[in-house]
Amino acid sequence: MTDQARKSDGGKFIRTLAGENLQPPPIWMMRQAGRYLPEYRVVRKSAGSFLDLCFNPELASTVTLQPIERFGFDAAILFSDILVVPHALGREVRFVEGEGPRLEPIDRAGIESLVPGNSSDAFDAVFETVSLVRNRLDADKTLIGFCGAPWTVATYMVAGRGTPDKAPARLMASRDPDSFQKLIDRLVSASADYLIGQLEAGADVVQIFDSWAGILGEDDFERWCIAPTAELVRRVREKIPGARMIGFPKGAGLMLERYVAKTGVDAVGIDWTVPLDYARDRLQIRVPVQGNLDPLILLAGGERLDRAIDRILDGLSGGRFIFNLGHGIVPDTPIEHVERLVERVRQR
Ligand code: 1CP
Repeated sequence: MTDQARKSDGGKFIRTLAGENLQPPPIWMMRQAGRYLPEYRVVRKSAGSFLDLCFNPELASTVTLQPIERFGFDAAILFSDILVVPHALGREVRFVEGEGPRLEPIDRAGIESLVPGNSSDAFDAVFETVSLVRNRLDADKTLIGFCGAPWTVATYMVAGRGTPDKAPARLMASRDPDSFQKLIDRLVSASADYLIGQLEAGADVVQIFDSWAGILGEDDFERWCIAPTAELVRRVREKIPGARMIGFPKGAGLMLERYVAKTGVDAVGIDWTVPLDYARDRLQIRVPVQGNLDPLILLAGGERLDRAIDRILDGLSGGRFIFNLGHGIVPDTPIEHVERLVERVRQR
């Protein structure tokens, strides 16, 4: 257990979550530790498999800190993956180079055989990474822990891989909602253990990635995105009152306002399709907003990048705001474009 003194002292990121409107705003990037960084590729090569890297506290803490050392972001995000949760639940998870994750697809019988109870033993290596990073990070920098939202993690568990329209999970949710609900309930429990452990080990805030929330219709969004997220937030705060939590329901569009109102998250991440006036008038009045530069505009660079950055700053700097991308940085992004982004945001 980490003592409070070693936690963030309320740097810019935490002050924004607490309600301050800072100029320039704090900045970090989703997927900021990863393949676009040459120093990451070096460590990745020496680590063995991708999961070996996630479960190696020394190497995982090194790659967590790399983007902070290079760009001076206001927050570090734990290096791990959302699929360590199904792994901890006893499911086979592999990452195939150049292709992505592969899991043993789960069916009704597989869901019945998931063991209820405490899954946190399998997370110990990740918690050790968190405490190593918190000890090595400056006090004014924030450490973000994370998990996948139950819906997004379930899409991978049911299909066994990433799929364009998440049809396997949507079909199971329609054909056999009782089994699918059991799967979601198990994921809520395991994810709560996972987030509580990260917060106890020294994470200052946690983010719930619901990357595929946007594929759900209204009723399904309520049942499979909002309800499990609200329950996850409730369970974490039951154990750690005041736990700071950011929700990122990518693609949620017009459902964002309801998501914020019903889940109880402290801040909301938005993708680049969300109009800035909607974000300002409907979301920022309730919670700090985080986003929303299109990662492909960052990849393209040039004048268009400068204009897009300015537009976001002009649109959202009047309220509580954390600068970020609208989804993860893509591997081909030139380092100089990230440098240009940080410099331009910090010039404000
Ligand atoms: O060998 C490699 O380097 C594999 C690439 C990679 C990396 C760097 C994967 C496989 N995961 C990660 C790390 C990771 N994943 C982090 C920590 C790094 C950081 O953010 O700086 C985080 C927060 C994630 C979260 C994650 N994993 C999400 C949610 C965010 C998002 O991008 O939507 C999702 C959907 C995943 C699944 C996953 N893991 C890896 C890949 C390639 C994927 C996507 C698969 C697909 O296409 O559906």
